[in-house]
Amino acid sequence: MEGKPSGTPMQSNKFLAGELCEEVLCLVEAPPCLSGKSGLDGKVFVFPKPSATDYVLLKPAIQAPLQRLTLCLDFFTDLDRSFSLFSAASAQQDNEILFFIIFPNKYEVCVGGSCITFLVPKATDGSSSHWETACMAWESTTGIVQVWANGQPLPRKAVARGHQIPRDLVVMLGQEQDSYGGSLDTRQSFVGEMAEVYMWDTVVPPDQLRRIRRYGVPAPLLDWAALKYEIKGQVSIERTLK
Ligand SMILES: [Ca+2]
Repeated sequence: MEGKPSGTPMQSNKFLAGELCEEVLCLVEAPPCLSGKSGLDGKVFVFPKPSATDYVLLKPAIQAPLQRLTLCLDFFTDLDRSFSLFSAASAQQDNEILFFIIFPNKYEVCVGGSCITFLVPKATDGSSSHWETACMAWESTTGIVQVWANGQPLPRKAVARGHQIPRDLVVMLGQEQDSYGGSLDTRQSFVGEMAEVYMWDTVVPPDQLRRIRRYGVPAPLLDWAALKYEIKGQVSIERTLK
């Protein structure tokens, strides 16, 4: 994730204005597939294969530099290697926000380029792959990071105290950026299904975190029920089998 040679940074204006228009599935300005609040209800993104080209771009509506955030998503995979869930790069820092799984049972959270890991107790039932719900929250004043694995909080740690996350984020599901919008690595790609992606510009209280999703409480930055996204490469939208 870190330390890899960076590729040529993508020109931000070209990236936002030009290149996106070539493979547009859903854009803010062209909403027929995004109308209403039910766009992705009951559906999932399927990332069908390892690649350095398949991902979903997200467009969080960030109004000001972030000093706190909460991010939640569900995923379903049988990968037996490490992989990225959520990668947000800024022009200054490729690991501006990173939510990453270190095989077999650690979460890694990066903010502003600083990273910490959280050990997840292994499931005791030995069951096969199942959907997992992952949440992380960060607050700048203390740097405190929360990670929630399937609704259970892990011991809190701190990172990037005093940092502000800039607005100019390139946000990807399913890949790990090592430059601004690029330098993706097949070996860190996500393969499987992902859904219920939400992001708030606050630290969501625990009681709300457990029940806020799927009950229509708006998530101002990313809201699965009204997600602004763009598919790059081979990612499918399918009905959930959950
Ligand atoms: Ca990176």
